[in-house]
Amino acid sequence: MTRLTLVRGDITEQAVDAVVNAANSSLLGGGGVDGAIHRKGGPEVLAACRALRASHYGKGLPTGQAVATPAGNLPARWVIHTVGPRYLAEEDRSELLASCYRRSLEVADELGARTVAFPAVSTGIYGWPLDDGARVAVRTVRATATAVDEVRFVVFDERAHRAFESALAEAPEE
Ligand code: AR6
Repeated sequence: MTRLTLVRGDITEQAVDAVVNAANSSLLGGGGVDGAIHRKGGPEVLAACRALRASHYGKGLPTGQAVATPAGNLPARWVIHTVGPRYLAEEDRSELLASCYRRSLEVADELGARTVAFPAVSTGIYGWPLDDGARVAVRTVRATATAVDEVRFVVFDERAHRAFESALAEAPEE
C-alpha cells in the first residue's frame, strides 16, 4: 500500500529518493519549482538534462511524460522531470495532467525509488486551478499500482495545503 502524505514546505528540501520537477519540454530550467530545483541541484542536474536533449529527447520531453536525472546537490537521489499541461479553459487536458503523475511513478519504480515527493504540477505558472489540480493528483496516485511506499505532496502555501487536504479527504473511488 502506498501512503499519501502532505507537507507544507519547499520541494528542494525533501530528503526522499526522488523529487518530481514541474519542468517544461526543454528540460533546461525555468521558474517556480523548476528554477528552485536547478538552482539547488546545480550543474549535475543541468548537464544530465542537456545529455537527454542531445540523445533521446532532441525535440524535448513531451507533455505528460517523465524522465529521471541524478539530483546533484539536492538531498534526494533523483529528480524525475515531468511536463505538465498548461491549463486551457476551453479544452479538458486533465488526462495529460494525470499522465504526469502516472508516468512519474512508473519512472520511480524503474529507479527503485520508495519515497517520492511531488509538487502540485501545473498549478503555478501553467495556471491549473488548485482544487482541480489537487484532485487529479490524488485520484491518479491512488489509482496507480506502484512499489513506492510514500508519495509526499509538497505544497508551498496554505491555499494549496487546503486543496490537497480536501482531495485526500474524498473517499477513494472504487
Ligand atoms: N516547493 C514546493 N512547491 C513550490 C515551489 C517549491 N520550491 N515553488 C513553487 N511551488 P510551478 P507549473 C508551487 O510554476 O505550473 C516553470 O517555468 C507553486 O505554488 O513551479 O507546472 C517550468 O519551467 C505551484 O502550486 O509549475 C515550466 O515552464 C506548484 O508548485 C512551468 O514553470 C507548481 O508551480 C511549469 O509550471
